[in-house]
Amino acid sequence: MIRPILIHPDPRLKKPCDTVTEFTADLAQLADDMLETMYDAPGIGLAAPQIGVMRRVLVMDCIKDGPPRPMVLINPEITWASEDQSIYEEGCLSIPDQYAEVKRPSEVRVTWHDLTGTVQEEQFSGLWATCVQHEIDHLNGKLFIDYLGPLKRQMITRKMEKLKRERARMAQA
Ligand code: K1U
Ligand code: ZN
Repeated sequence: MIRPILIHPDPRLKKPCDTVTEFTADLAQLADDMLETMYDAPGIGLAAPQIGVMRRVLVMDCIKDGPPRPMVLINPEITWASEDQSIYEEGCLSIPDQYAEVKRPSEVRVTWHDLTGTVQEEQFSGLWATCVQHEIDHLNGKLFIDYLGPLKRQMITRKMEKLKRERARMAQA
């Protein structure tokens, strides 16, 4: 099921999420819904708080050409980050049509639980590294605009407030 994506500003996008302790069918359904919502958007990642679920779950697939690689990461943790940094022009499904350059470690090593509760580990680089860091930030209540200066951040927030007012008006009509 495709779930509605929350738009910034929303208090749920600013709150840290809870650790997942039970690996149930309900969790697998959440992951399925998140992947469907991400591919439909379309996006390369999605974190549970973006659909209003305050659990430490993210999905991503950064394959541009070739067979898809849907990934589900539960309770992800960065265990190592490279000193080397890369700049990428990031977007966010909760901040539509706004893009800005963000500097982050070029490579990160991440551990997480899969849907069976088994611990997995992988080193990510390139767009995968940028995306997994962006999504883990969501789980900690942080948005990419928090890396920008206050003026730029405020300008984007005002645009989003206007967009939300317009969408609410359209929904009423
Ligand atoms: O978390 C999100 O809001 C999803 C976001 C992930 C992301 C994008 C860019 C850098 C880091 C993380 C998106 O997917 S925005 C949409 C997007 O980037 C995209 C959409 C269609 C095709 C390719 C990319
Ligand atoms: Zn985002």
